[in-house]
Amino acid sequence: MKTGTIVVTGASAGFGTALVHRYARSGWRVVAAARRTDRLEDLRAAHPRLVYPLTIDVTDAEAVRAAFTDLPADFATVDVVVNNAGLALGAEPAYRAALGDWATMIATNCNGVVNVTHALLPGLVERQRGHIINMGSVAGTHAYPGGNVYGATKAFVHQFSHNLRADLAGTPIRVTLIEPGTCAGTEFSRVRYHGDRDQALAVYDGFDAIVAEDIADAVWWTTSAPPHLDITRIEMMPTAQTPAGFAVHRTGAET
Ligand code: NDP
Ligand code: 8X3
Repeated sequence: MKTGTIVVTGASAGFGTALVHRYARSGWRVVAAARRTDRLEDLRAAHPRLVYPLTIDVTDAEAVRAAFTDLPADFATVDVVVNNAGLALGAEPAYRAALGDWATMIATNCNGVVNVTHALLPGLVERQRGHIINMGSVAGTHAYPGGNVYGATKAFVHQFSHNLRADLAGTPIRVTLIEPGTCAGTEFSRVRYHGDRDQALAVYDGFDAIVAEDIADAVWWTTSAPPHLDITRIEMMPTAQTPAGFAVHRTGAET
């Protein structure tokens, strides 16, 4: 698609903000959705007339439905939906994790994607035009200590994306799953470690992580592909990161 209207959830930070700038600079109308209105208003100020700030909590199904039913006319014909809002909370082993953190991850990363998709997908099918892009993670495929529920929510995003494609066969609607590895410069680790700056910074110590603009490049590539081509899944990691390494627990080692 050369231009159109794109919905970006999680627009107030990280990947979402990079996507808003990338698409608005190229003339797309962008519905920028998140909970922090002030950040969304900054985006509108940067791209007047092209950005519509939409304050929503994606976990609230009714609020999501109402918000997307009530978009202003200039933004109502949605072509692309990027389900990007999401978070990790905690990196403790499962037996020390907080149940509330697990519930919030499931509500945001699973229910949030479902709520937004359920609200917008019928319109795409009715208009016979559109593209759903879901933000998964390498954590949805590759296990790591402390990834427990976060990885499981991204496995949900993975399979939901592929099953959407199955249901959309015979329509021109495309579905793309993006599965990034460690990406620096966003709020992700600050949120994961409940605001602990040192723990968050340590995640990116000693190697070149990918950055939000790399994600924006990937998403841009998928929406620029010709209509007969659906980029179904992209896994992307820092060159320094690999999923290699089966773990063996040695007798006597600490748990
Ligand atoms: P950030 O923490 O920088 O941004 C997350 C965004 O999600 C914010 O805009 C936040 O906005 C929004 N958000 C969180 N909860 C809700 C909610 N309930 N309702 C609406 N919006 C919400 O993270 P990243 O940009 O790094 O990550 C974006 C996505 O990419 C996430 O799904 C993450 O899991 C995934 N990912 C990140 C990786 C990384 O290493 N950074 C790697 C792989 C995947 P607000 O608080 O204003 O609502
Ligand atoms: C987060 C990716 O590598 O930090 O989705 O677990 S990683």
